Amino acid sequence: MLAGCTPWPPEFADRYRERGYWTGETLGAFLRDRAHRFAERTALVDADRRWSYAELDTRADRTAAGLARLGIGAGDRVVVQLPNVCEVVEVAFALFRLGALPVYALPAHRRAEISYLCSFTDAAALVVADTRAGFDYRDMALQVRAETGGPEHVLVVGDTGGRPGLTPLERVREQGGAGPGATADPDPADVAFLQLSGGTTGLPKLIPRTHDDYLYSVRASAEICALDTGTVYLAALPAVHNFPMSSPGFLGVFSAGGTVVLAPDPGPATCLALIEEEAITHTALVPPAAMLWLDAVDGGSQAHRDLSSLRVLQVGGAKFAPEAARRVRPVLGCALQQVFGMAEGLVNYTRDDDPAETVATTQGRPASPDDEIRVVDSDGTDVPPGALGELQTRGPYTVRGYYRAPEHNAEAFTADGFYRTGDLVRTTPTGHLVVEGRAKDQINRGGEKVAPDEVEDHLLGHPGVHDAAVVAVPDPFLGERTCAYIVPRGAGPARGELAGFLRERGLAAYKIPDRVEAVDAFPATGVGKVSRRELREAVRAAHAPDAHAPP
Ligand code: OOB
Repeated sequence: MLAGCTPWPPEFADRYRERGYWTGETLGAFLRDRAHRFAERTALVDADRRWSYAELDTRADRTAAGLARLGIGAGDRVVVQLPNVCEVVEVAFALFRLGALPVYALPAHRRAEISYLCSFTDAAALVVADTRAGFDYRDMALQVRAETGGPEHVLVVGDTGGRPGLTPLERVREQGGAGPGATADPDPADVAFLQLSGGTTGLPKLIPRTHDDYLYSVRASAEICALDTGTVYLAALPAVHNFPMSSPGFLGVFSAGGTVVLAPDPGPATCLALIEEEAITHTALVPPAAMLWLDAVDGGSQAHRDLSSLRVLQVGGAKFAPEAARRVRPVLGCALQQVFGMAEGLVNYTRDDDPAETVATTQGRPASPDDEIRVVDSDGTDVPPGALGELQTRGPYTVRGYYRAPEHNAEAFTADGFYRTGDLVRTTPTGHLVVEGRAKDQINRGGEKVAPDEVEDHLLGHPGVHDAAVVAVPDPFLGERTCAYIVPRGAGPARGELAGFLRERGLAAYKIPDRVEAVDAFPATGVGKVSRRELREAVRAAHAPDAHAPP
């Protein structure tokens, strides 16, 4: 296995193979198989482009051959930051076929996050779009390279704008000629790509997912969701996130021979028009987007849309309020499926034969019969059935450790290999999970995860900030928003100034505090070293008593 990763113990790996979960197929071979079976069917739609399975397969081969000519090969890491365009899928499969590892960044990430990912993974290449929503990724990529001294190759989907040092992906593909020849034969038990975790302490951790484990979660998810060749899935969320990628996401749709339509943004105006035009059957959203869709259709600007093709709306990434959940069928005319997943592995789904109240009030049950679930108290002891506790899990598609993070792994995983999710849940008698809160130090801003101390570290870089604690404050729309409590030096900066400062440092917009409150001092935390974690908890208790706090 890739250095810096934790393999499953052999007895678990053997069991997962015996039970047919790990089949020894690679992601590259998976697409090849689908290209044979579904050759001329439409795999991908992005604006006016429609790629068949055969075309996607050929493009992936040619791009793989072109990347190999650049010297990119097995084990190399390649940071991929692309919006929802066909190339995000093409590049991923090209890399899988080379045994090179995509490191998935979100389109919202900026210089700070991308520099970190490139240096932490010693990336050989960075793949970006040209411009999107008024942001120039090419300039950012060049700044990243200037700052970090790497990566050697910066590939651009679209126009390089004549900037030296950038290579158009188009040219890489052309130089790949007719394709195959370049493809390696990666070990299916080895890491296929690195997925970003939401992060709790400091910088985001990277999650190594193997061909075997990931394809199992894809197949299991596609089966639970009953996808088939008639499925037309709208990828409304950024395609590189685990939810739209594998739960069942675009890979699940490919597994079944359906069609994936890429949406440029998850907003109701864009997506509801696409549902009508492309006869979408399935889609996935985070709760705030789902609420915007409900309001847009329920007497709003999109009330005229014909949504009769839509069969299932999946909602996950953050808790979906039962009141909103109950509106889905009457307003959108489709079924709701709640999805509670994590990039580390475990995914829970409500099932289509669950009673309506179970679908409205629970976050589903595990995808695999071999997902092991434990609900424990703060000592790690199992709580009685139905009581609140922290969810721990292990199973055939849940990783055993983060990439290059031995110290963090010692805390994030138990000695017997369970992942401590940091989610506070209770189980129902039917085995469904209800997410009630969180024990981990993370803010869930409508599905986007923010690690408080990553933001605090940036705030402390401002000369007017003596100390900072970032906490969640409840919000009816996003579930939670971020509030930065600062102890100013002198007059201290206003929010606008701090926001500008953080943007200047290259921090993604969703991590910029929504509110800034100046305080004279943080509550005393007792003697000894000042812990910002304790400070945060004290501030949270003092200023936001109804925020989600551990019991
Ligand atoms: C998904 O993955 P991540 O890695 O961005 O975030 C995982 C965390 C979970 O540990 C939990 O804290 C929260 O997001 N979460 C939910 C939830 N789904 C995720 N909290 C409450 N209710 C839900 N339905 O967010 C993700 C990955 C695959 C599928 C779906 C979501």
